[in-house]
Amino acid sequence: MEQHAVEQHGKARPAVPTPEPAVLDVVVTTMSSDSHTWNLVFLQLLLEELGHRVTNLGACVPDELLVAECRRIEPDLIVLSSVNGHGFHDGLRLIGALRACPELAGTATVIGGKLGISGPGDPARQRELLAAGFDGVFEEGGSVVDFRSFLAALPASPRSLPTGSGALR
Ligand code: B12
Repeated sequence: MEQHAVEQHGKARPAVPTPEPAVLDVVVTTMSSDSHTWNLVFLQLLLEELGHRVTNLGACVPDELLVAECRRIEPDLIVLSSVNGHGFHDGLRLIGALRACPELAGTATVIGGKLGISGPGDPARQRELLAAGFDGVFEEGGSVVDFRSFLAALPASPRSLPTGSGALR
């Protein structure tokens, strides 16, 4: 069969393959006090649309179950969502329990939603959550855009993130 050599014309460069974004195993969950579910459905769909694998633990997850499931799954990322106004206090309690497990001490962990009852974007609340060990805090008002940037910046093996870095937010 006759072969045709491909000649390059003009200045266009051959396409350079770009690295595939990391596919993450993500646990999405809310906390024991919170019975809202559409926030979790939204986050699951968002993450899956971006190509990640999601385990959604659902609403009103007791602390012990949440920690046990994260130890079993060993996800790359844990996403805590709360909208009932108790998220700040629930989050502080939970991040302590997660960071106390050697397997989860370095796992990227973020929290978001409506975390208090005083409206979004309380900087003191965000600082306290970051200092307690969260890697990102995403309250309402552009939170999803910021969360997508956070995801894009996660390395292939985000388990190596330093605990409580907070630097990504
Ligand atoms: C539906 C609803 C309920 C339903 C929930 C049913 C269900 N299966 O989910 C029922 C009736 C059970 C309910 C109960 C209560 N609710 Co309610 N509920 C709502 C309501 C009307 C809509 C929530 C919803 O589904 N939104 C759709 C989803 C997709 O949006 P979302 O939850 O806001 O999540 C978005 C963002 O927050 C963000 N987000 C959320 N989490 C995360 C995490 C990350 C990492 C990121 C990046 C982003 C992110 O992304 C989502 C998309 O933008 C809201 C009011 C409102 N308009 O928001 C009140 C609301 C959340 N409820 C409220 C309250 C107070 C309660 C109750 C305490 C009422 C009571 N006295 O009993 C209880 C709490 C029960 C409990 N144990 O948690 C308050 C919370 C107040 C606050 N945080 O300041 C709200 C805001 C109403 C209000 N304005 O007062 N509720």
